Amino acid sequence: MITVDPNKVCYIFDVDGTLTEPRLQMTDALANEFLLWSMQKQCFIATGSDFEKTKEQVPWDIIDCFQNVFCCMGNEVRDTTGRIVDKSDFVMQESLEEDFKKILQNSKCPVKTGAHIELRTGMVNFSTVGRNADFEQRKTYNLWDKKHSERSEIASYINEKYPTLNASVGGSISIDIIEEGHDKGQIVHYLENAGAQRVVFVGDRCEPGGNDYGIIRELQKSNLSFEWYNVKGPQDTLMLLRTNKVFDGGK
Ligand code: M1P
Repeated sequence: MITVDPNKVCYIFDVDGTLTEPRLQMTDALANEFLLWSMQKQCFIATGSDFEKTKEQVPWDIIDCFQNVFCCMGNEVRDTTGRIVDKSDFVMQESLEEDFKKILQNSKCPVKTGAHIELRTGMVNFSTVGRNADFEQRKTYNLWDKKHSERSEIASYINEKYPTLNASVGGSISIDIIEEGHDKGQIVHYLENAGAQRVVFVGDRCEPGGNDYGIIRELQKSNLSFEWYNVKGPQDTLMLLRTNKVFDGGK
């Protein structure tokens, strides 16, 4: 059950690439700024990641500033104490698992580290370099992927072959796969149904195909008044909080 004060703006923040660098901890500078900025405000987290990873990256006193944490693309909803208040399931089709294995075998990515398929609440995350990749291996893969577009090709392949699924590129080494309609767009519905009137979203992958796009798409379809900011990283978010300046993107 989500409670919203309709007289207050609902501020929604993505995590990886927005509040933190992908899979890294929030900087003290941004954490301190956020603590002050968020006082008396109504804030929500919208991440593709699970709650365990979110807790590793965002300190508890900052998580405490958020009314709800929407994890796993909005498929797992937590209240401010971390309790799950709603969730949806994802059933992994056998053929999808087989496809992952084939893609992995054929991938020419520089290194494979294990933990390539991660089943989460309401979704699965797939990475050819693997979730065991350290910071350097993540960076190397990300640069390689920018050149070879591996992730967007895998996402397109899955989207074409499985019309009921939706694969999107988020973070720096993986893709998120959900049942159609179970992307971050569902967060807009949660807030709208709870009576929200105005929403401000800050994310780093707001373009079609990016894992924040669902929020933009549903905001545009809704009757809500809204603004959104596509940041290039947590440094942009810090500047946004300090200056309220619009970065690339916007309504
Ligand atoms: O929140 C953005 C993404 O963060 C991680 O991405 P990666 O490990 O590729 O950097 C993942 O948790 C991913 O699911 C999530 O969408």
